[in-house]
Amino acid sequence: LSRLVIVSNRVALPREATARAGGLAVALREALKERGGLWFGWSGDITPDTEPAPPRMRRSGGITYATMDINAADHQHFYADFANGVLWPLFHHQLNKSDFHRNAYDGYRRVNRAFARQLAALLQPDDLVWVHDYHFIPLAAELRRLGVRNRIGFFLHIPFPAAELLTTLPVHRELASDLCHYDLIGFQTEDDVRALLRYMIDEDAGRIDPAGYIESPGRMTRIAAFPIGIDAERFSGTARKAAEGEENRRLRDSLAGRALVIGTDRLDYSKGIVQRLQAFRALLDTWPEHRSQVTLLQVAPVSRGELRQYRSLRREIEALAGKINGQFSEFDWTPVRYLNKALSRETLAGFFRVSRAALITPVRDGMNLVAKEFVAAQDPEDPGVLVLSRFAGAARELTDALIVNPYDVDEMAAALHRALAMPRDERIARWETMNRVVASNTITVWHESFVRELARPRAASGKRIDVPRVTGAPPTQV
Ligand code: GDG
Repeated sequence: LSRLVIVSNRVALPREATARAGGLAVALREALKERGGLWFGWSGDITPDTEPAPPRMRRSGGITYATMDINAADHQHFYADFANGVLWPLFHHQLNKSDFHRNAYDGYRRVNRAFARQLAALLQPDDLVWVHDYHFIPLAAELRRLGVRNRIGFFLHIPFPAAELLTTLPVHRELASDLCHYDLIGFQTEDDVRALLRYMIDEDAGRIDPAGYIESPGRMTRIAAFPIGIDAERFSGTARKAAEGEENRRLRDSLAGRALVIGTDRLDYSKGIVQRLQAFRALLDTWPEHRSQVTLLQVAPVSRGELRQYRSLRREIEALAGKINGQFSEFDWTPVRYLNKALSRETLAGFFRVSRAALITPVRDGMNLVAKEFVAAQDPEDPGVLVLSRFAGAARELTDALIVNPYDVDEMAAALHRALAMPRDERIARWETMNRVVASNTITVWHESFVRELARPRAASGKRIDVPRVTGAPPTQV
């Protein structure tokens, strides 16, 4: 077996106990253990050095961890300004939040180049390299420039944008040509696959092979969907146990028989938390019978708090939650419980299990693992209802959720009203269908199928066709 090399922005170091690491970190560690592997990425530390130093190496549990420090200016340009200030909003279709500056982009490329140089020195000829997410789109191109010929795969955890939006990015052509240096590009859904293919066709950026390849000089890049999953069995077990625990008992006591609706998201504008609170207010306005009967618990640990847009979102949500509570609270009932801290995975799993409904309403999301975790956590005899945005990748698989448009506050309120009144038979029937998907398309299936595809010798490509362009010639850029 070839060794597996994983590259991601943050590396879950061995000192981060398994219980604290998220499901993805645990799964990637498993994948690395199986083949013996290397995990390469940012250490999380800022260095005063201006020249990039070689990575810090450590070995634990059969895995080698190699982590790089970044200096403050590079971190600002690469991570804050470009990856999270330009690519994240643009790929989530928030064009007005995407703020392009040439020096941010230069920093993004500089860090990718520096990481490639250090990584190239660690690679063995038949290593499989698996690069994760939007921070590292140019990494394969930079590695190729250094003569690396290994098979390199890329998985995008967030959605791929519509061509009309991607082309607003002044450097879209460079990033598209960077993608063509990978052997395999994995997306969360078929929608993302189509978005990239359509971009390639419209912009004349590569020939499309009917078998799902993009042909560029010297390379065939395979494009496919690998919807990410969770360790459903483990999460379900955790939830069952936690529901009997002390924190769940305290939660239930505090609810005094009222129904609980839960929302759990990093505090991020892509998650639609503002619209969700508006929907909850609309529920209380339109159906007063829910007043004093339903509580919304919104867990929203602060994320990327150093970015201006995240700070202003936080203020907006605080103001709205405060307003709703001011308007509707009784001396013995608060409609919205809003938490800015992370709960432990166990506590969260137990809370999912006792919730009557989950409101998972991102305005756009690659997959959304919380949706799958909520399903896995339910009691099969008395499951809660999932209200899910059509714009989460998960909606493609969890079609028996109550699917809503997060831009339609009244529709979300009506779906929640329906969820709270839904008869047990219907809840069970919907849950069983969703749980079958969650329990079979696990995170192990996800990483195994990606790595298998990456390791597969290139398929003899079928007869190539030129897909006719959808629009006319691409506008020429000056
Ligand atoms: C990106 C893509 C894609 C959340 N709050 C707490 C907590 N969490 C955990 C959840 C879940 C994870 O964090 C969040 O994963 P999501 O998938 O929901 O969202 P992103 O962080 O935006 O992830 C996304 C994902 O990558 C994987 O490919 O699905 O679309 O945006 O596991 O449970 N965990 C704990 N306390 C919290 O308060 N312990």
